[in-house]
Amino acid sequence: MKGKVVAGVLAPHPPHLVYAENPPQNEPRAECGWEVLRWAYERCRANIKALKPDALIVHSPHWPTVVGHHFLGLPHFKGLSVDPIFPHLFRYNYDVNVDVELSKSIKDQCDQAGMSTTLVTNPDFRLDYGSIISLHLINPDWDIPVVFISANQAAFYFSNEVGNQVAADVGHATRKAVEASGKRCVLLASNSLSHRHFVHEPDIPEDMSFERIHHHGQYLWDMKILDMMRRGQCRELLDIMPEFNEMATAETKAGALTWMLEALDVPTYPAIVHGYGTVIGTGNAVVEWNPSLSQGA
Ligand code: 2X7
Ligand code: FE2
Repeated sequence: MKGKVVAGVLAPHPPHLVYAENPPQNEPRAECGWEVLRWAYERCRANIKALKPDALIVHSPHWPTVVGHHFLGLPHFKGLSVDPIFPHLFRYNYDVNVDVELSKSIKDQCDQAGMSTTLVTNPDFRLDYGSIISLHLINPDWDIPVVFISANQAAFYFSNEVGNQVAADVGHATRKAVEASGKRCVLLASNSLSHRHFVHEPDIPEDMSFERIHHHGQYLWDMKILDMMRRGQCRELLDIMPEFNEMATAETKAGALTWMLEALDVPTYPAIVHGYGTVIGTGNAVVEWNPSLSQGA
C-alpha cells in the first residue's frame, strides 16, 4: 500500500508551553501560563491522535547543520534536554523511539536528489529541544515512533531564497520516502512565526500581564501569514516566505514550514488555525493541515 502524509502541523516550540503544562519529564514547576496556545495544542492533539499515524516526522531549527541534513540512525535515545536560553523553564528527561527505517529512507531520497546527508549513530547524541517540545505537545504519551530532520543553514550562509529551495527539496524527498514506506505519517514544522523577543523576563515567567507581541509590524506579518493559510494560499505563502523571514525575523527562516508545505504537496485547502499567541514577544500559531477534516481538500 502507498504511504501518505496524512496531516501536517505548524507546531511551535517555546519551552514555556511545556513548562506551563508541568509534565513529569520536566523538572521546573509552573502555576499557569500561555493557555490559549496550550488549549490550541489540546484541540490539535485530539485530531492527530484520531488519525493513528505510524510515525511523526519533525523538522526543527534547533538542530542546525551546516553540511547538508542529518538524520537519527539509532532506534532509541534517552537523555536530558536543557534549553540553553531558558534552563529555568526547560530541563526535560526524554526517552524517544525512532523509526530508523523511515529516517534512513528519507536520507536515501535526499542522497538520490543530490543532497549531502549524515546518519547519527552516536548513542549519546543529545536531541534538540525544539523537536522534543513540538513532539511532546502533539503527543505527550510518546507512543508513536518519530523521525527528526535537521535544519540546514543555507538561509543563514547564502540567502532566504536559497534556504527556501533547500527546504523544499527536503520536503519533496520526504514525501517520496513516505509514499514508498507504506506508512501514514504526520509532519511537524517546529517553529514560531515572527521571532523577535524581549530580552528581559518577569520575575514570575508565567506572569501573563507582561505577555504581548514584540511590536505591531511583527503582528501584522503574522496575521497576513495566518490569513493566507486559512485561505489555502500556500503557494503564495511560499513565494513570500523569504520576505516574511526578513521582515518579521521569522523562525521559518530555518526551513521547517517550507519543508512541511512542500511535503504536503502545497495545500490549496483551508488550514485549521487552532490558536495564536505570543511567548516572550514572539508570534506562535498552532495550525493543522488535515485533508480528512478540511472542506475542499
Ligand atoms: O525557541 C524558542 C522560540 N522559538 C520561541 C520563543 C521562546 C523561546 O524559545
Ligand atoms: Fe525556537
